[in-house]
Amino acid sequence: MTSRFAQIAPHLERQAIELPSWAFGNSGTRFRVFGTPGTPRDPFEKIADAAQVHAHTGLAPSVALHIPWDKVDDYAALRTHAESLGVALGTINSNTFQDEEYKFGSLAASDPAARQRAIDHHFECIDIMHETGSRDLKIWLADGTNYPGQDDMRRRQDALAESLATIYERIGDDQRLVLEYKFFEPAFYHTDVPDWGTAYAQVAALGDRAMVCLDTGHHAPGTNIEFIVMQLQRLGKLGSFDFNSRFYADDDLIVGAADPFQLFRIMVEVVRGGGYDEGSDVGFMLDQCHNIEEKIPGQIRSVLNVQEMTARALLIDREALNAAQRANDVLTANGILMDAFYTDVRPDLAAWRESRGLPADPMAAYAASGYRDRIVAERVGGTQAGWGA
Ligand code: LRH
Ligand code: MN
Repeated sequence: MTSRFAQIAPHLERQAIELPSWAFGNSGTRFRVFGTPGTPRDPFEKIADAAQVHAHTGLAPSVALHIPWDKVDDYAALRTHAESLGVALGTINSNTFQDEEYKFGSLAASDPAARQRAIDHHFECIDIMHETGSRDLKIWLADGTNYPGQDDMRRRQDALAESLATIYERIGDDQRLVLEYKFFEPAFYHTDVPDWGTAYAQVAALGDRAMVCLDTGHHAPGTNIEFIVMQLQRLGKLGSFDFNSRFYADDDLIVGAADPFQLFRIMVEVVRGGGYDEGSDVGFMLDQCHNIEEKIPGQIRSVLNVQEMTARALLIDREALNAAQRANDVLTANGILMDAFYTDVRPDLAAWRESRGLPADPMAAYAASGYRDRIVAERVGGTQAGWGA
């Protein structure tokens, strides 16, 4: 292990990346949702698959649920099942984007009946959080319009603020409301929570336990996402990440696959802003869809990508960088950051994993485990899980 890596290795111990239950189900586009042999049929099987990622990487100790996709009769039993497999139940994601009643919106809808239905759904999610022991209620809204003039954006913003305040009153002292923004889709003219500024304005009006979720696939092309990371941390409102990557729109591809350098730059700002410090309450979650690739290996690859870029970000010689920045020594400063980015940490990470009783190559270890063949053989019949859209 190189000496530089040995200096940062202790900081890698605390890395925890939450997995989305829905990444283990089938997903796709409006053109097609393809099935995969061995796909889970229920939340218990999704969690079993998520536990495989943690078993092989040590990086994914919790699983986020999406309601109603992960609705069960007994959440305490689901929690016990998860804990028996070495993982915890994490963020509860609400869903007000599939019911007929939400055609023209949910929490921001002009129709009070649609708003009340959505508020009641969030109350149900909060009740579930008490059973699962979850900290975060994550709210992403499809709410918006498709044509100019279709609705009054100001009235919708005020309606949204009122709805969020009603929900915020109900969350527990050890719980948080995390509002996720997205610049478009499924709405194509305006989205009621389109950007970090709107999300910040809405959560700042609520209180200390209301935070912003930054999904890396939810920005207009060319957006400097790490600047937003810096600003939200500076404002004390960066609650969590939904990690994925994209070439064009909200592609939900494997994080770091489309733009590893962007993931590195994001982790540089996270580390610089204290978001990766011991005791930081910034949540790191994947939010991805493995439409054609194998899902469990896809999740393993994803958490390894985040780990690799975190290690590179931790390698930056901060003292030298600060000195070069203060001296306006442009090329030296940029060079110091690029040096860290170009440092291949993979051999050191492999040795470090082995030193902790983990497989040096988790992808190979999972492939050799026989788990895939077992679930393909066992999971016959029933309905493969999906978005139910
Ligand atoms: C919306 C989103 C949101 C989830 C959904 C699965 O695009 O990013 O975080 O609810 O994906
Ligand atoms: Mn998301």
